[in-house]
Amino acid sequence: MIELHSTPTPNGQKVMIMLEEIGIEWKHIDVNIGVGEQFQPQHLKLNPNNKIPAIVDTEGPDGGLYTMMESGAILVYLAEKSGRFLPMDARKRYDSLQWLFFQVAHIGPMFGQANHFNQQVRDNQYAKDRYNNESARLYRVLDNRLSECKWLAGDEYTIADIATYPWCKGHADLGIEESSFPNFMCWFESMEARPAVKRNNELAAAIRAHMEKAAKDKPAINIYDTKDNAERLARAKSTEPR
Ligand SMILES: N[C@@H](CCC(=O)N[C@@H](CS)C(=O)NCC(=O)O)C(=O)O
Repeated sequence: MIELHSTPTPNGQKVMIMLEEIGIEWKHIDVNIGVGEQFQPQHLKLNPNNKIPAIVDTEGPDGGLYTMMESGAILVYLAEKSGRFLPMDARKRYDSLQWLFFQVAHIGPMFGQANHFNQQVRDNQYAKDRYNNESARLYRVLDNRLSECKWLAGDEYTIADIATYPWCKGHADLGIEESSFPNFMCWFESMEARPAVKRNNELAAAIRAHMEKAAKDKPAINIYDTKDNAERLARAKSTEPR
């Protein structure tokens, strides 16, 4: 059984889609990053970087409990555990890993910064231009790649597609015109047609609603205040029982 300690953000949803795809028994443990639950000592034991997602596998590689952070690594782990969505053929496997790393290294950080500056910091035009332009360039890379093959790694659906899709749900917010990215759109529609992706999207909305309700009386934190976050982390570490 897999426990997913998370919030249904794009990085959280990558793991949810994979769990739904492989059909393993799993449960969502809510970690509300909007109210600072990522700094709780029990969560820091799973993810010392105070982020979601993290997993606990009650039957890890040696049969015992195994915990993991970093959504890309978690996808590789679940692919190897289930024998699905990471081809065994060497070329196809490395193609999958290239596009998985492309998501983790470029799509996630750049789209994340674009969203941040578009939504939170209205007066920084330089940062907005930088991250919006870079995001549009990355959508062009995706569209070019998907003009050559149905899925990101080639002819097979893999963890590279699973990792990339949740980040692309907001393409309209980043000004991506559907008619200018036809290959990307065709892939996006193929993703949305998958039953596991549909289940994820419904589940993500339900979990979000229930987490908002549970946090109604808790003070929100500003997760973008990096100085406050450094202090929260230091405080959590110093009050942890030895
Ligand atoms: N590289 C990490 C990124 C994780 C990440 O940035 N998680 C965000 C939500 S999507 C988070 O937990 N933010 C809370 C915080 O910064 O305190 C991964 O892929 O797992």
